[in-house]
Amino acid sequence: SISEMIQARKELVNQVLEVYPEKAKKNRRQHLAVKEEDCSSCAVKSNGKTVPGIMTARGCAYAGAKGVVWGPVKDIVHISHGPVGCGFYSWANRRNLAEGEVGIDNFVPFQFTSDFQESDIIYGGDKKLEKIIEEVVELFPNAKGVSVLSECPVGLIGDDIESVARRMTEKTQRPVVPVRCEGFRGISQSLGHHIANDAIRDHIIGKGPEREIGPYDIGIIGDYNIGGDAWASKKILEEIGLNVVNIWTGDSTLEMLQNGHLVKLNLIHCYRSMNYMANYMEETYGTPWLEFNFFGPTKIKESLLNIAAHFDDSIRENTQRVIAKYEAQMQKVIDIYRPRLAGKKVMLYVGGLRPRHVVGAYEDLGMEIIGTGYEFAHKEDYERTYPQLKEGTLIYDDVSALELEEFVKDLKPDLVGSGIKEKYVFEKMGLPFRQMHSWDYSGPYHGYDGFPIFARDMDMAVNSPTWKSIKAPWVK
Ligand code: ICS
Repeated sequence: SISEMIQARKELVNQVLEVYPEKAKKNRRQHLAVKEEDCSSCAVKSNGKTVPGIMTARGCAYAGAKGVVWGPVKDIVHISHGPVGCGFYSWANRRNLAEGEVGIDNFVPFQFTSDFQESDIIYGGDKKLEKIIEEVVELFPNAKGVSVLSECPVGLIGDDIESVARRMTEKTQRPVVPVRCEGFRGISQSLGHHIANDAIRDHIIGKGPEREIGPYDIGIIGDYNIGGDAWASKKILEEIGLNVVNIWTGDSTLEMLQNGHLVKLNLIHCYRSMNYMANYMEETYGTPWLEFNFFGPTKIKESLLNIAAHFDDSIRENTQRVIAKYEAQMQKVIDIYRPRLAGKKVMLYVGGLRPRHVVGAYEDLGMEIIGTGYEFAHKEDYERTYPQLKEGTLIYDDVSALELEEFVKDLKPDLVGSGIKEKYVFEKMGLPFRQMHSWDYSGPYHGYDGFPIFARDMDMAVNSPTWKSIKAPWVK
């Protein structure tokens, strides 16, 4: 029965926690829960400091600011300011795709670093930064701006990148934006999102030449075009007659950031990373915003109807027509894959949005989420998550490598969806796995273009004959 299952899963949590010392046990217990009908008891603690010594999957503020929010702005040059490693190891692995001529109006494939040496740490790096910005605009005169993304040492040695940025904004006649995203700030990449949002607020939005707002102009907020996601989302919205004039930030331009408020409606996909600016645009410019979910046909349909309700009859009629058109196509996809995937159990562990946003897409395929959790979500994210989950679902916040491994061993899902750090652990156990950050080099997964790819990829993982022919070498 369900109550027995809930009990068993609660016991599993207790059992796994046994390895920790008392203090760590007490801390971690608050981050682990089992979904019950009335969720007053299943709320987990979130957005807290990771227990020292635990293997966490979290990233840092620099990751959230450079990798997530600023990196996909293609016509700005982003300088990873500090030692070479942060820039190098975050180079090109998030798969935020961008169109354009590389080196002319698209700098996304590049990696710019100030490559701090000992002398920069001792004497400060401001002069070097100034010289680099001069070099950047000389080499790439079309760059519309420059962002300076601080790595840890910049904050530690007390460099004044703000004054460099002010001087260089004047001198180069384009925005040079200081982003104080030293990795040590905060407890995860989540603060990096916030810092990056604040930099857009303070240095970019409302500061360019304004454009007219058309009656159907909208912006997409929090779609980073991973594997082409934003293009797939844009396509549907344009099919129902809306005009996507901004994407924040995937395949984005400086102009899109400057004029992000000049739309009829902002649609926000990743609430976690950009709720700050969505709120700011509403408070400051009166631009309304609406959350949506473009993973899987059920959620797409729900979202499209909500979006259309903000517009006139012509948009509403288009929406009905578009939904009907794609429903037939999506049904074909479901007819192929659902029989192969129905009843399969899935455990997820991703960043700040997908652990709830992809639930519907799995359910469209008849798959069941038995465990899910976030690396860095806040209370509001978990509150949006509980209603999506079935009773008995295990919920884990900032789950440690050990905890996740033990939960998977016990619950025996048919598929684990998480990141590169988890992938080989579970594949070596003989478990089907999909990377749910990078889409495992596939995608898009958003929109009607994405769902058939998502379905095929999950089938490929779960039903690969490989799993039957391998055995982990340590299993006798
Ligand atoms: Fe948002 Mo990886 Fe997004 Fe989310 Fe965010 Fe990150 Fe990625 Fe993951 C992200 S912005 S990089 S949807 S594109 S920081 S997959 S919260 S952890 S679930």
